[in-house]
Amino acid sequence: MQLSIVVPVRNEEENILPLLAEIHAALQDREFEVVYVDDGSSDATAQRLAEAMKTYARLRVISHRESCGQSTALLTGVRAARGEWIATLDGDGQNDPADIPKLMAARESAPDITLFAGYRKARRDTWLKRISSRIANGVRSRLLGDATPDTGCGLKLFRRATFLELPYFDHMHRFLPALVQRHGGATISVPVNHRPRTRGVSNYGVLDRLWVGIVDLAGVAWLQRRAKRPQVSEVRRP
Ligand SMILES: Nc1nc2c(ncn2[C@@H]2O[C@H](COP(=O)(O)OP(=O)(O)O)[C@@H](O)[C@H]2O)c(=O)[nH]1
Ligand SMILES: [Mg+2]
Repeated sequence: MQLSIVVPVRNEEENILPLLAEIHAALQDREFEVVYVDDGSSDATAQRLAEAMKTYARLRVISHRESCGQSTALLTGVRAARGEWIATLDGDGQNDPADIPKLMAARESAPDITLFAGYRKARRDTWLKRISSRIANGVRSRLLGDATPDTGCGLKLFRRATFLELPYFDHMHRFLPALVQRHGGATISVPVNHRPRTRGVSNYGVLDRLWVGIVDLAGVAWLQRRAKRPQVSEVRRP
């Protein structure tokens, strides 16, 4: 299979069915599967997903008994996925599934790229979230030199095999371009649509993200310093 759409969700009961309908409308009869990872939701997310499985034959649902966070849910989904390429989306409907074909088209014209990162040029969030995100993205891109204006965008397209070789840690999903580059892969940003959240509530606050962000940034900078990229060749049998 060429493409798996991986959607990590926690407590997104109202967004499951509308987003699935949009994903299917956007991809129509391309070959794909959708893998939802229910990260220990305590609302009716699991029931909505069970209902949806009756309608959507391409939908697979994996669940964590307890919530482990978005990065871990993403890893669970990528491990379970069967596609060579993974497209990820936030489960709250803020990313537009119609951008997935756009990322696929970018991939067709840039075959050497390993990761395409969505770039929310016009973010539809509260001013506090927009400003804190702009500062965090500025500090991160300067410190890590990853040439990526927006790493927090849930919409990305990347090679499954590469992702599985990256160092895993909680919150790593916000550092994917730097981690892919460290691994030797090339990444680019693609402007994508962003929409206001119309259903459900945000799982993240500004301060909690700030503190883990500082620790993670130091961790990723350390990983970069410790990177080695050998040029490997196999010796021919004489
Ligand atoms: N698996 C998992 N997903 C989460 C968690 N927190 C947020 N998400 C998902 O991450 C996406 C973005 O989260 P959201 O709360 O909308 O953050 P915001 O858009 O930055 O306000 C949504 O799809 C959420 O369902 C979590 O603890 N576990
Ligand atoms: Mg959101």
